[in-house]
Amino acid sequence: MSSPFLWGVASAAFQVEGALAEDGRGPSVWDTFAARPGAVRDGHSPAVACDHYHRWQQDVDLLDRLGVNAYRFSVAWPRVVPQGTGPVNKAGLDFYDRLVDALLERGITPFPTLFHWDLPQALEDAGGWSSRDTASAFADYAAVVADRMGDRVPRWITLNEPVVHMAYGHAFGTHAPGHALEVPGVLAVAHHLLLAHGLAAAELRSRGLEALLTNNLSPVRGPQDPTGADLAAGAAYDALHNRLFTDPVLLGSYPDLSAFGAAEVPGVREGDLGVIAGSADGIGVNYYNPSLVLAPEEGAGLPFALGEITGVPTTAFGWPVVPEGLTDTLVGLSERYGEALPPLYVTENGCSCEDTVVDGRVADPGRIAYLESHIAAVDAARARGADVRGYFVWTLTDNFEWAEGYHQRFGLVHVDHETQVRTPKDSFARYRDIIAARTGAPDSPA
Ligand code: GBH
Repeated sequence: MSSPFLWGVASAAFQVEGALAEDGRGPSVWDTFAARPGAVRDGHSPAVACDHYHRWQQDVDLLDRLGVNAYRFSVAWPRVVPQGTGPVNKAGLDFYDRLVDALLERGITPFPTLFHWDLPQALEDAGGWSSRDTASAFADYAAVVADRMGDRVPRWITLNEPVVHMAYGHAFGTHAPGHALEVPGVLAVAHHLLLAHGLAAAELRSRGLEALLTNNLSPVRGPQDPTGADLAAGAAYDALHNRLFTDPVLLGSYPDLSAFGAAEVPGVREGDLGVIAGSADGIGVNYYNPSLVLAPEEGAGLPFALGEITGVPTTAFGWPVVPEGLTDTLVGLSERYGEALPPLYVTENGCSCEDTVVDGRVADPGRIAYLESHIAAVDAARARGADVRGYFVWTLTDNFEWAEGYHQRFGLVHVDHETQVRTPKDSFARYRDIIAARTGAPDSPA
């Protein structure tokens, strides 16, 4: 019997847990970055977030009510190995162990991610992702977690959206650790992230477990009448955003990055691509929107420019709503990688909406429309042959949205960040009904 399609929600440790200094957790780069004046909008603090570290049972109850059969959460590396390497913090592992058991008791498949951007600060101080040693430290941490929970959790995501962590964290400086590296330094970061994935995948697989990589993918749109320069810009953006963290894993080679002035990726040693190639038992796709890519101005630093997609609705974050982009992404992966492509999971999809409170109800029609259209887009991709095995809404509870603090609300559940009161929104009921209708029926696209 094939396993059922996974209907889930996704979250990340730093965005929900709070309790940053409790039970032996060490500081992470996001603790440090968020404390910098101006780093997070209005100085919002991640110290409490959704207080999930204390209220996790309530959140598991919400998952149960929602009727999901899978939950994607992340394990905080600095809870498990507070200094990044060296002593393991048993209390940190205990927290996730209890969560896993509580999920399993309710028939919910735990779908953990090992790294959702919260690098232990001690590793950052030793060079962070610019240092090759961080990759082996990650593999050691992965082994520790797998030894503790691998008996109950068969499938693991190594990294969340390495391209976003690389670009926002190490080039734009708008996410932790807040660096402004240029090519080629930023490509060394990419290589060490890929090496970390490959080494961790080997640890997981040697224990009989599956290793997946989750990428943020954004299909390229061009202007109505593209010039050759627009097409070249689109190809450059595609190589950097969509293929840098996929080609090496699925094809065993880096995409052509010559448009970025990089003849080669720095830090690649003999044997590295062998570690990285073929190291994914599944690809997680986080999809939010396509990108309009244009030729850059003369003398611009990058070989592309990003334009604004017009004529479609936008989310509260200002992101364009283009559900067909999700179909294009899933089908495009199947076409590009063919036999080399393992099963796909949509590991994040969702939107930030303005919620309106009506008689104690939280109405979010924008989110309902977003989810319905994107679930239909997944169906369309499956009907066209894409092997999609699951769909996860970002996210369960309104949470700490990185540099936006608590301003953007992506949850199916409203959180009052003063009182921590959780109120399921209308979209919660809608998603619950979709799941109920679809899990009762045979597993095929509608
Ligand atoms: C994910 O990142 C993260 O994994 C998650 O932690 C986060 O909370 C969630 O998404 C929501 O942000 O300028 O209009 O073209 C998403 C990464 C990068 C996706 C910026 C959208 C640009 C939109 N995002 N991107 S636009």
